[in-house]
Amino acid sequence: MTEQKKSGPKRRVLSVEDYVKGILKGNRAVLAQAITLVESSAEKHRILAQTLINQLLPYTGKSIRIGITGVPGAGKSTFIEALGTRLCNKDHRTAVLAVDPSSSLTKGSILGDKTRMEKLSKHPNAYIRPSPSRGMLGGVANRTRETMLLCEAAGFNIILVETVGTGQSEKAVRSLVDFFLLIMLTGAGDELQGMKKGIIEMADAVVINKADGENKQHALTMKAELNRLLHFLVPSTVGWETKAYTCSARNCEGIETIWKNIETFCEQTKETQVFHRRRNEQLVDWVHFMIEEKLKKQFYENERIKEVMPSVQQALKNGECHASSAVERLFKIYENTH
Ligand SMILES: Nc1nc2c(ncn2[C@@H]2O[C@H](COP(=O)(O)OP(=O)(O)OP(=O)(O)O)[C@@H](O)[C@H]2O)c(=O)[nH]1
Ligand SMILES: [Mg+2]
Repeated sequence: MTEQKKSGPKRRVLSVEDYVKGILKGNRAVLAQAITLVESSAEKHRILAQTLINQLLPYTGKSIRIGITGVPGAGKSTFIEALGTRLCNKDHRTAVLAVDPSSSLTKGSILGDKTRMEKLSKHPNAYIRPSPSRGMLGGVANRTRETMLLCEAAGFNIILVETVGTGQSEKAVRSLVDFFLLIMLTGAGDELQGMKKGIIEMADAVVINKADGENKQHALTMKAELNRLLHFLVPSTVGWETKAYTCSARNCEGIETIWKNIETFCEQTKETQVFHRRRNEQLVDWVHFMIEEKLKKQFYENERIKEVMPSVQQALKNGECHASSAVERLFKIYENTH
């Protein structure tokens, strides 16, 4: 069920134990509160969130994490509604999260369209969490990763992460998930040759949506073209052949075949250890990402750096110093403060 916005009296401050107990029981209100905690950038919340995640860690990791990307209007939400409802009806517990790089501007429009997930949002086995509305893409992806862990501990065994295909967000979501699905539309023929290639190469399956009515034949033609192209690309996952599919998310057609493909992917990659290897690599990448973020923050929040930065920038603009010597100078100053 969609998380309810609480109004009225302030919610009770929960202890780590309260959070752990509540989440393990699958209590949605507690889960929602824990996600808000994870999304907070306040230092005391960060510390509490870390403790909470550490305690929940043994209960995480048992889901299938699926990323879904595509240009605005490709039908991602409609697809999630169709697939999610189908899975929930089969007793899977499905959580829907979002990584929306533009959300600071559009205030989380990505899942603002709850109407597209009307059935799913009312399903007792589903949980839909709108995108965190603040912060840079890297930070948003980071919070989504932690949110994913919380959902897993709360018993959700399928995690669907929706992201608008803007070029940059795909990479962030690919680094969060086991299976990456690209939703395309017909008429994107020219794009196939160009910039989309990089994104197609990240996908474990490519789905041409809106294969209904007059569009059906075009979709089938594009599927054949895509399959030819995919044959020559480097696969996104070792040992797995990425294939193209057609579907009509609106009419719930073709969804079953795509789900079967995801299931086969999981079986195969678990058998070859590729599944676990990727998860471990993702963990290592995550650690490096967090180190970079921390170092960056420390550098820019250093008092001496804050003091000298304006004059260094002015010197750069005046042509009095070269960019790399400005960096050297700033680093010397930074190192001397330790
Ligand atoms: N004909 C047809 N229309 C569809 C299909 N799937 C989605 N649509 C329509 O396409 C429009 C966009 O669908 P969404 O599911 O909101 O697309 P989205 O990719 O989530 O869009 P953003 O979240 O804005 O990036 C809506 O009007 C849907 O009704 C389909 O299979 N066939
Ligand atoms: Mg959407």
